Amino acid sequence: MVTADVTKIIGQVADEQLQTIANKILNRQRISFDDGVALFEKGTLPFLGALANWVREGKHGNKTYFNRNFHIEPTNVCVFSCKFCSYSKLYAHKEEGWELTIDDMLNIVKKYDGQPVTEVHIVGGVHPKMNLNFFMELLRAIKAHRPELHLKGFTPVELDYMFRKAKVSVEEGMKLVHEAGLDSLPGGGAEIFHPEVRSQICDDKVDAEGWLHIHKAAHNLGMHSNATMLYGHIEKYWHRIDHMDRLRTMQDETGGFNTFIPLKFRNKDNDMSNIPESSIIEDMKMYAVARLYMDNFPHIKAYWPMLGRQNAQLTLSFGVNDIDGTIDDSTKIYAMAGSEEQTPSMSTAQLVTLIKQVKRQPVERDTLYNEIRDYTDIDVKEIEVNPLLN
Ligand code: V47
Ligand code: SF4
Repeated sequence: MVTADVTKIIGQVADEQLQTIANKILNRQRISFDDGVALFEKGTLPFLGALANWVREGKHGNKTYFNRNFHIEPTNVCVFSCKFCSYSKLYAHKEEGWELTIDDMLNIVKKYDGQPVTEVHIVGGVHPKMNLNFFMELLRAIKAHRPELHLKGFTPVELDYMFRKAKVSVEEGMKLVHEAGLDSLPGGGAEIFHPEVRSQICDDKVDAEGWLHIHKAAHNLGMHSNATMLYGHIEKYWHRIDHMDRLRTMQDETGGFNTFIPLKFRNKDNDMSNIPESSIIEDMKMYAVARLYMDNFPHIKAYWPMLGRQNAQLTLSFGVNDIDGTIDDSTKIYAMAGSEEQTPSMSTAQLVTLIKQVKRQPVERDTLYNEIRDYTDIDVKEIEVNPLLN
């Protein structure tokens, strides 16, 4: 969208505060905490969409990134009891859950031998018997089998528990897992940082300071990471801005975050099932404000298994430039929380089609956003029959 078109849309907005915020954005100035809250409270969808899309296209043009990845969930047994979690089994009921051995997980990796996946995403519950040594052995085993595979794994919730049990500092622990083969950190476990909300939804796991400390230690080792925010439950708009503000501040310092991923709260089968899910309009506003507030985050990602495929397509007009990957997974975390995606997996042809349908340019990336292939001029039929492309 060209600046003149955005200016026209903004010109139709009567509110003076919104006009001032829009002018800041068009002049590439940072918006403040209060500006962020005002965008949520007063911004209409066309206004937020036009601005977020202008920022998105200024950074990435029409490009929409995806990667070819798969997930491993070592266990769903967890010592914690987050109220929004539909997936974990408390350790006391561990016979109802699953626990994979290192061989089981290596066998999952081996299933992809010869296939052009670039990343494995490893996240699960916090099982008291799966300790630092266990996970270091897992990382070494995967790297020995397929050294070029990027290992993105473990949230600060898992790492904090592992490090404390092993009696190592965050800095020592991060060095150990990095040396064992961990390449980057996913964004999970962040939820809502502010203690007013965190104490009500996930009181017993790592707090905001602990989460940020672990990501900072990773960045200091030269690793990259993502950050998430679980939105659309009991939090107020200012809690969302507070969350994004803490991340924006740390990003100014380290520059180590790649992607911000707002995660829509799904309400099936958890202790927060009485809370209605956010509307699609609220979802699109969330993505747009994220793009406008997180000015130092290169990428905003919509995680399609959580949102559904069509809503993920819509986000591409509201500031999003990444829709994660093929995922190929028996991931239960979202299916169990009420997502329409029961066994999330999309072929490359399906992902490319999804992106092309909304007139964007599909580009396969690796975890660190190095471009692997631009699919703009590759016919979907060709992708379907070529195992290297699909
Ligand atoms: O931290 C749990 C969320 C997260 C529910 O970094 C729920 O590339 C909605 O962080 N409704 C883990 N969300 C997943 C995660 C992630 C996913 C994909 C990509 C990346 C990345 C990271 O899942 C948890 C929590 O916020 N979650 N329960 C629920 N009922
Ligand atoms: Fe455990 Fe993670 Fe579920 Fe919380 S969200 S109970 S830490 S698996």
